[in-house]
Amino acid sequence: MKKFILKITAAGAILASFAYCSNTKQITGFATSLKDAYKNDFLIGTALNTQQIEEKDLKADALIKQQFNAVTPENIMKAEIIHPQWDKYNFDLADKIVAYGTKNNIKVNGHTLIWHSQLPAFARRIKDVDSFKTFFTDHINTVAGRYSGKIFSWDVVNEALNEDGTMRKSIFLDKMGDGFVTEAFRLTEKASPGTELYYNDYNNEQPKKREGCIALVKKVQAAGVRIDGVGIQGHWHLGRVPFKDIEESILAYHALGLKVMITELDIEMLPRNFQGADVNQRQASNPALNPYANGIPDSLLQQQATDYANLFKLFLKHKDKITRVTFWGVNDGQSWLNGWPIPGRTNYPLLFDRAFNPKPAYHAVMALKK
Ligand code: 9MR
Repeated sequence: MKKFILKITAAGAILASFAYCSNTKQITGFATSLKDAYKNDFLIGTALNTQQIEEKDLKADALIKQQFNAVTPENIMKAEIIHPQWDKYNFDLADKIVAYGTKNNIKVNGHTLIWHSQLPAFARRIKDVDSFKTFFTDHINTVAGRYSGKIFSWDVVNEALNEDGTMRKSIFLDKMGDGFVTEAFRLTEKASPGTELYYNDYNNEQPKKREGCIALVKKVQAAGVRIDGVGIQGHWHLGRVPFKDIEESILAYHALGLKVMITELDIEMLPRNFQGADVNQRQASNPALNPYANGIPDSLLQQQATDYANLFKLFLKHKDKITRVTFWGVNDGQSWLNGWPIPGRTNYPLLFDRAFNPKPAYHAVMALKK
């Protein structure tokens, strides 16, 4: 009898393990991708570069479709590319990402309508206030209008604040005063009524910048203009993720009636001497600042996994307030952090390595849902 039971058990185990291999999800109930694991919590997004939008990067393409249900174009909807001259627009790639989203059932977040950086040269040269306002209005009406009903959301205004919470000195502030933010939301709502509208910034989880961000949102709301959410970009550093500030900010933005998103998440592994993502800040090249050019110690990947796991625990705790978590890039080799603030470094900020394999951080984030 004992022998018989043993035989049955062994056969069952073989069958079960076969079924496990052929369809992990059905047998165990465990998800096999980020988007499935977090499907009841929030969207999981990634930023796409041109190669990926054009489906020319085949390995990336397979991974994007498997893992993510939201995308943000990393560069191609920025004014310098989509609106290079006064009366010339370049919609080619933006149309492609919209089609890509529709075809693959992936939500597209437009990035970004109003940003002081990556402005076309003609716009930077405009001297006269009325002409500048015409550029501003035409840009929003044309770009937001074209994708009305076709994209899910817009980062309407990006990075309008200084670190101390005051308004950044930009051409927009200079020509239009601080009302430009409200005006941008008002125009976008009109041009694209069904689209969610967000304010997006880095370091806006830090107390002073957060206060500035709250004041900016309240100003838009007081004008009776719709704003649906705030994006906290989430360019953070290994071992220095500001968990308390992040949680306080999620609560503070939610208290304004807004959705909260983490919009450009990465955890940087290399040293630098300042925090944030101001693309105008640079640091001199120095081999000591590129210590892992030939590979990164496993201990650091484990530390990164712990940081990511703690972040996602926090996001899950506030899943009623968070609607999307987007990584700024698909794999480590494709991250902007290999080229900034020091060019030519080897960084490791994301969940997938250069060969598109999941890193310890990926497994740690997935393990939270088992
Ligand atoms: O990742 C983008 C990089 O490819 C561009 O060179 C850079 C130029 O400004 O912009 C990067 O994306 C930024 C995003 O649009 C806004 N927040 C900061 C991001 C990183 O700089």
